[in-house]
Amino acid sequence: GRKIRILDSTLREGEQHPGVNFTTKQRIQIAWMLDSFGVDQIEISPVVSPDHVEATKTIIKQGLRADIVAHVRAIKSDVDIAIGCGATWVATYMGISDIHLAAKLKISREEAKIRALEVADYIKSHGLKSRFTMEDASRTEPEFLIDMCKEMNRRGIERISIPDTVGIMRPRGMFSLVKMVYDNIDRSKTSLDVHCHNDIGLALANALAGCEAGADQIHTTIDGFGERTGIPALAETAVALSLIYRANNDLRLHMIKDLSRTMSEYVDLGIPESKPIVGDSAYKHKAGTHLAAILRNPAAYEILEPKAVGNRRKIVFGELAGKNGAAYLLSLLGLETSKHEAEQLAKGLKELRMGDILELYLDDRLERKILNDAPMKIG
Ligand code: HCA
Ligand code: CU
Repeated sequence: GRKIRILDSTLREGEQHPGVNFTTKQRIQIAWMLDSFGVDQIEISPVVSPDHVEATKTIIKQGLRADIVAHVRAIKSDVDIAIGCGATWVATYMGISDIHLAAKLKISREEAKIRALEVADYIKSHGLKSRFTMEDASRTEPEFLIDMCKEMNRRGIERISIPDTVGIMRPRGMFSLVKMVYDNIDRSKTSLDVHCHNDIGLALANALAGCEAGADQIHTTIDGFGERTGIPALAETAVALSLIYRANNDLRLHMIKDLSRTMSEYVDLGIPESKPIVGDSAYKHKAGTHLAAILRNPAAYEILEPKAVGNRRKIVFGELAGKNGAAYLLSLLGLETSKHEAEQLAKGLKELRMGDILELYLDDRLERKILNDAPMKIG
């Protein structure tokens, strides 16, 4: 399929999540990892603190393959900070919905437009590539949004970001919003980003819908961390793009779990065990019918080999194990099993009422053993 790019904002949006604060060294390490994973752009905000200026400068100097995008407010002095860091890509944002204009800048739409365009021209006059973010686009008066996008497009701004800043959209709405912008600009000059918040759990679905409508870049963070409940997780986005859209075959998917692990080492938040792709339970199988099928062919309940994303397959034994699970458990102990014995054990596991009693990795070696071995015949 068509290439859909990834901008990772772990170093900007990610740091806006409560509890996420990196050291400069950690920021540099994350940038290297994201780059070798294969994201197209890495976003960082230099204006936050002197440390961030330092990190931005250093990361830009690494000469990574990904573009380093300095994210700042649509204010000339902020742009100057980005330029001072050596940025060649600058993203500026401005809240352009009426509620944002009133609550933050306290200016009219007309004034906002003048300011935004001045800043856009300022960036262009420095010969830089840029993105303009129509913050709160999903709640902006459509005519004003289109007007702003057309003006930016006319100025040759390389990218426009259409964020669902408050996470209020559904996929169909996001599709229409992006399509409306897409149909109103000269696409040879400007491409579109989607940045969707996860307030009701629709972030990735909305972002993908935006791409179906013409956007070609999704914003992510490692494990989805961001303001409030965050934005799409890099892991889920990367897998969706490779597996469903077949759009990004150059990503090093096997690094995904490592990125997530690194993040959990740097911040004290842990990886939720039920997290798709990277969570401890993402490849853990429990119910008897599932175990029976998994032991024959894991694809019965897995869309992707856990190895492919650096995760591992596990099975859980307990009340739900059933006779197939029980037979497997007995075979691990080296016991020849009859159907009757397996059933007895399955019954026993239920009567114990202990919930899950044992968890095992089911990796390559065990897999092979199982495929040629006894438990299969039972049941
Ligand atoms: C913010 C705004 C932003 C910007 C998104 C973008 C949003 O948190 O300051 O630049 O594409 O959600 O609107 O993250
Ligand atoms: Cu955001």
